[in-house]
Amino acid sequence: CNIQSKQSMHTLGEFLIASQQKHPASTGEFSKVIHALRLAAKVVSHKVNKAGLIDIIGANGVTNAQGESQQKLDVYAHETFIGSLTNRKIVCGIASEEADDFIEVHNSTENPESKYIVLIDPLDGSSNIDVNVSLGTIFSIYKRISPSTGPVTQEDFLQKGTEQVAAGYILYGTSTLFVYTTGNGVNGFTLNPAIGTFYLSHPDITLPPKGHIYSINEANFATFPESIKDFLKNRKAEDQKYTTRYIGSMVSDIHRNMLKGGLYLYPPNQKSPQGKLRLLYECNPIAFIVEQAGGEAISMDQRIMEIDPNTLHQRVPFFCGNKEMVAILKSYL
Ligand code: AHM
Ligand code: MG
Repeated sequence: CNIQSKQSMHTLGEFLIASQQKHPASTGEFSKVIHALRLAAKVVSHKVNKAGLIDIIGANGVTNAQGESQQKLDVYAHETFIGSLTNRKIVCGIASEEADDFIEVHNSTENPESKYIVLIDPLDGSSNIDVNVSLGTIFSIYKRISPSTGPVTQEDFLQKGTEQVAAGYILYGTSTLFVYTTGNGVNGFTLNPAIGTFYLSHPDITLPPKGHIYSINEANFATFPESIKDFLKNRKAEDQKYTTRYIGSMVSDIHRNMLKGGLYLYPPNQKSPQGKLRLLYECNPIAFIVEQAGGEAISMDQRIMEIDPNTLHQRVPFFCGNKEMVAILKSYL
């Protein structure tokens, strides 16, 4: 991707105004949702950067909806994003990877025009918190499908990924990046922490057509499906053509692969028979972004965004990256 020249610096706020002006019928409601996410991103970014300095690291003794131990920053990020979205009353429902059930933000009769729901993984890659490694937030925005006269229902959250209005991630890395798509390409904004402003740094992110990186937790190799084992063995057989990079923070692994070209894989294995990643909070939003950047995202035999979700915390095998590498993988699947 091109890095925006200093002469034409756009902030995320300016970019949103310009995008809104292209849609004269727009009420500005969508921009408000992004504004709320942007605010929470800045707060979480600040906290993540301070994490090494204060006594916030470590499990807090409770487990999340899937029974995994949570760490304090997970909870902090969850509360920050939920708080930012609910205080402004701009969405009618939220589902978070860190909560068992969805949250009805307020009765729609109080605010009948609120039509958006947000699904969020507030702090992904949480196993990296206590070692100062990059973390991320992943979000997905849909329009509710239940009648606006009543409360949101589970159906509003169990929509296919193809119905997403927008999706994005925030990468808390060496810099903090806010990357999102509304279905018209992917743009990335880097936070200038000194003044708390996101600047357009990665306009129109496009995956290179070819890639040479693959990212996978290969320690699970013994119980991967045979097709995946064959795929991996043959990548290694092509001496020095490929390299592995795996951080274990999905946002970081995906972001690097989007810029450099590569394939991310989380196949099923004995420990995680459906794979580890959640369809609604992780796979669908990343799939939307990767497809918008010219790549592909699939499960074992289906496009990720066409999977009909059954439950809020459903997991699916997940593979995504540039088209050429996904095509090679498909020939094994
Ligand atoms: P989390 O939501 O509990 O943080 O788990 C998701 C993370 C992804 O960011 C990452 O790609 C994956 O789990 C790593 O899993 P593993 O440690 O099994 O390789
Ligand atoms: Mg996660």
